[in-house]
Amino acid sequence: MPTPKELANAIRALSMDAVQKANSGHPGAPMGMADIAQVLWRKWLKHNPSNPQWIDRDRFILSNGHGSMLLYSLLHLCGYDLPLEQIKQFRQLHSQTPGHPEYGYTQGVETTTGPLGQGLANGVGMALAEKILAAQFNRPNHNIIDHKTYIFLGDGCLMEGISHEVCSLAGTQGLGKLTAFYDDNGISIDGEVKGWFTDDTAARFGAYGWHVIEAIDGHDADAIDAAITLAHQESDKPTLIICKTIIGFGSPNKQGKEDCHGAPLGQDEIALVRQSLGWPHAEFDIPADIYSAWDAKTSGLNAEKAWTKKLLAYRKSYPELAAELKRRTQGDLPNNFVANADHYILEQQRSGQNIASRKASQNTLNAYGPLLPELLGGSADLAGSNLTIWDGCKGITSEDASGNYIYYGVREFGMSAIQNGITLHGGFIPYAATFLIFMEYARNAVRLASLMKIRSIFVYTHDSIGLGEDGPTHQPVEQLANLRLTPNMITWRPCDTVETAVAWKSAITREDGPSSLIFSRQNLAHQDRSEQQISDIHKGGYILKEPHLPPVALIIATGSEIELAMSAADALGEKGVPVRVISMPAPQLFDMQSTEYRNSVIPTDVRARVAVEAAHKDYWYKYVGIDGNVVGMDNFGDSAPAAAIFKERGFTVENVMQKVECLL
Ligand SMILES: Cc1ncc(C[n+]2csc(CCOP(=O)(O)OP(=O)(O)O)c2C)c(N)n1
Ligand SMILES: [Mg+2]
Repeated sequence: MPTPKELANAIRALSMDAVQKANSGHPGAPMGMADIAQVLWRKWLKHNPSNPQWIDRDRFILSNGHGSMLLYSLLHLCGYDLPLEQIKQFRQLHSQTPGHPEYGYTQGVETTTGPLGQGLANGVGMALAEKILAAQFNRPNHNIIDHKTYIFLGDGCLMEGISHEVCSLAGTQGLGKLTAFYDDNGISIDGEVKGWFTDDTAARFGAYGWHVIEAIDGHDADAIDAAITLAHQESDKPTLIICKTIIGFGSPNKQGKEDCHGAPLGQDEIALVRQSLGWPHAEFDIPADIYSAWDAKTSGLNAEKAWTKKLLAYRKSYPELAAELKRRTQGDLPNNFVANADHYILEQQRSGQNIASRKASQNTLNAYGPLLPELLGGSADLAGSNLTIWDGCKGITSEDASGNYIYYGVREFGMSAIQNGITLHGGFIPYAATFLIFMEYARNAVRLASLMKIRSIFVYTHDSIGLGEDGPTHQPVEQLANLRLTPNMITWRPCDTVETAVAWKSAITREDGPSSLIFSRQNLAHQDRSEQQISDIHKGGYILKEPHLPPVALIIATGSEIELAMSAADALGEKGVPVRVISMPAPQLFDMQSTEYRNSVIPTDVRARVAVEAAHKDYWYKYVGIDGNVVGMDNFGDSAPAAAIFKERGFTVENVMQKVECLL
């Protein structure tokens, strides 16, 4: 039987060889954390390499994602579908071993990491999801959801502000099944961290309410094992195991130095590593006895089998719950959801309320929420403004996690990345809210949701200068364009209760990416529609008002500016100028429609086109053309009542009319 050191050295060898072959990558972290990984993955991690989707597997997140070769080595050695050929293709085009771990590319990679700190946040989300799902589904003697979450992280993750946000919340929520391993190697890219990172990390995490295990020798398998045992004994608090490690362990000239963080060691040094570790095997050559000691396929199958037995017993005692658990973890919607949503949408058309879209959003949640126990809401301390709490909401607390609403506190970035972790965990459709302007605090998590193509729903209220007196610090201008330029994101800015209900339906039914729902603070006028028009809302853009004569001009608008567009079109109609109004609540969705449909809405030969939106102008030129006009924003807003700012910035019927007329 190979020794623990030899088993860890297999990770070191694969990592340094793959980085060398790619002539790019990060050998230091994998070589430094190999011993910790060896103990965790071979002894403790509950997983089945033949079924990476098993819902009750432990989750493992490499938050220091630059150490991707550590994860790829582990997956390969344990018997996941990641052949040596792929390890040799590290960082090459279309390989299963991208530079940083990417969700959806490699079996067993639970989330995309690389942007430091966010993996940690995703892990907190996964641990929270596990706790909530367990509270909702477990019954006495039936712990059908019962798994742990393990996170590897480095100095970088702890320096990032998001680590404060999410570890603080993890402490408050008492996530006792979360264990994080800190790769305390004293090195980051610029050198020894003592020049820029001198926190007392143990005290910091103690203050968060974590269980902290300090000064573990990260190269001593027994010490690591004992620390994990201790971590598991604490069930009310998350555990941080601070592991003293040497970056690039085994490299005689580079270990302990920043040189090995992010560059190949070089052939000469690699030869020396082989000598110093006593690893005589050739490049990419792993001896059979090492492979067999790592192989987790049989133990994995057995672990899942044992769970399946538990599931059968659970199903026998609680058939309905078992079916519901299956539905939810597969991400399927209840059969009646779409029909009910469509019914609600028609009802909204009939009832014709003039209310703020944030209020319409809350009404929609009250309609859809009872149908969707998987909805898991939250807001960054703005529930009363975002209107994210509906009648069936129950807060999640450390003591009782059976609810469906998370009070995230003022932590926009943490909230958004936690939400991504919840989505990735499965069993939930989460939504998380803040003011649109503070999307920027969360920006990279929004981007990662898009990159991962996952169903995270971001709710953003107070969508423009229309929020009024809070002024330019709170008035979004460029944020809408930012969201719309994000690949895979669908951004909705509905103009009334009907479009709001469609937006929610679309976000909930969408399976291949996130949605942003943008709502107003102020009241919005209800619009008349035919059934065909209601159905066309789902296409992201449609003709809301058609003049009696063929249109000579088009006005394209969204959200709160629809009312203005309609009034301007009416007034122009009275002057004998037939104008079509196009409502474009979700331009990205509109862009996905057939050319035929798009041309039917925006005919190529009607060149007099004006877009109206209280957001950055530039986005709209792709629809109105360089010869078109945009009534929009090209500067920050002002602190004043909404009506006064709208008027001053040209959001008036007269100005829109004039912008149309000057094109005719
Ligand atoms: C948000 C973010 N900022 C910067 C980087 C670039 N970066 C990658 S690794 C790293 C240093 C990380 O130091 P540490 O976590 O200690 O890793 P180690 O060198 O110990 O492997 C930096 C700055 C990044 N990946 N993400
Ligand atoms: Mg470090």
